[in-house]
Amino acid sequence: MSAYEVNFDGLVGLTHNYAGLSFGNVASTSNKNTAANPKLAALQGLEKMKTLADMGFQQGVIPPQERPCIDTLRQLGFSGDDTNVLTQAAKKAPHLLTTVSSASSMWVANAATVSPSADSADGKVHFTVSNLNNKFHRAIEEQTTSNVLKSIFADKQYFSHHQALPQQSIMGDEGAANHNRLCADYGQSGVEVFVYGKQVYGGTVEPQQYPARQTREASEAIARLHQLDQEKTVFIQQNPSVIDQGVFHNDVISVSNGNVLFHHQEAFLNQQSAFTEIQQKLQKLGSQFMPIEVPSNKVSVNDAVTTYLFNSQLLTKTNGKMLIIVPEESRSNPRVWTYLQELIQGNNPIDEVRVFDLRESMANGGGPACLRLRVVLNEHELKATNQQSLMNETLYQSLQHWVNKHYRDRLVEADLADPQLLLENRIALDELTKIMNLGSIYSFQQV
Ligand code: SUG
Repeated sequence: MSAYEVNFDGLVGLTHNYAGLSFGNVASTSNKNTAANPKLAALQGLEKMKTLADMGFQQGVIPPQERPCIDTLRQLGFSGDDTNVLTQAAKKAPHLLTTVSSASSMWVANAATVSPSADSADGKVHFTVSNLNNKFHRAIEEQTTSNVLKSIFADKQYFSHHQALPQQSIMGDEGAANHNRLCADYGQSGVEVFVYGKQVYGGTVEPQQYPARQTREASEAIARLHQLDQEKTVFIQQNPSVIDQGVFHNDVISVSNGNVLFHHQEAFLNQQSAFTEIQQKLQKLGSQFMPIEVPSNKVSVNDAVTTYLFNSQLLTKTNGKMLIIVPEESRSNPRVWTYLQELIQGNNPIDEVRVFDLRESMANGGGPACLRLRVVLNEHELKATNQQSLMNETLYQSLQHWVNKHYRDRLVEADLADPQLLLENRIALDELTKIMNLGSIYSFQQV
């Protein structure tokens, strides 16, 4: 049966701002306190979704979360009505208010890890919500993410949902951003590659300066939950030295599609032996591994971090060739742009590059690949998916109108204390659940 890789993109939320919350993510810390434009950010994201849908790629949408997160502030002891909770938090703990106000759920590559039905023993599509416990502002995403995924992929006959792993650093899990899948065809069994930053028990090397957000222990737990075959699963450690240079997720240094792994020369520890294992396992499935390695003397790790060359999307076109989607920053860097020209003219499956302006998201360290969660679905599974979460002309028009109606075009930290902003969020999100037929996924809708 034919299957599709459906890219579900996170819609940027109404409180998109630059708070410098992510130590180890260079863009996040260096843009702290810059004024943000949530409306532009959301429209830039929508433009990418619509363009790819128009090109014939299957494209879905994941809604934003309610922010500021009043539930978390209540959990931290602020009380009274919602306006009082907000005002007290702004006065007594402004840093906490900032933390619970991030629109970071837009980076849905961190929302969950997904395994296609072709890989799991029970023949279902498996989702494990990420606990994101390395950063407080992200650890509070899990409950709503779970509600959203269960609403979009509701049919229990096809979809199996797992709750986030325990909120402990030993089980640090950042989802699909540290997960690649290699296969001959989306609908056939593939090799799932889990990339971790450190191994808590028995690990030897880890980064010294910046945190390793994903542990091997978490990756192994997910492989068990998803009922994956050990013979088709590989665990690789990311090179600790690139984490120390700002590669906080593996999707900042490598990306896969089909049998291709587009990666930097310094991406992984023990790269050669890891690739041999992938090659052997893929060969047993009748496919040949095709690594495309970018050498450090052409593109440095720093170039990769500042341009997000590897935070690209590789998409298979109907003619079998691949298109690479890169952010505008990759075009502005002469070394990276020259490399990309060589790449598309070279002897490999990638023959076209397309550039998107995602500057608002990029300034927080979120490129094209961070904004999307790949879900491989066969025809039955695609039919069983909430159809109103799939991008088409009607949904695009509705969402564009919705953004223009509800979003502000400038947001700074001081605005987060404005009770009106919370109200604007709730009115907009309530309307969005109707546009996308999501049901009551937000806690403010459940009281
Ligand atoms: O977790 N930035 C996100 C960026 C996530 C990118 N995702 C992937 N690589 N898949 C993070 O570091 C910044 C928020 C702020 O500083 O305001 C932030 O959360």
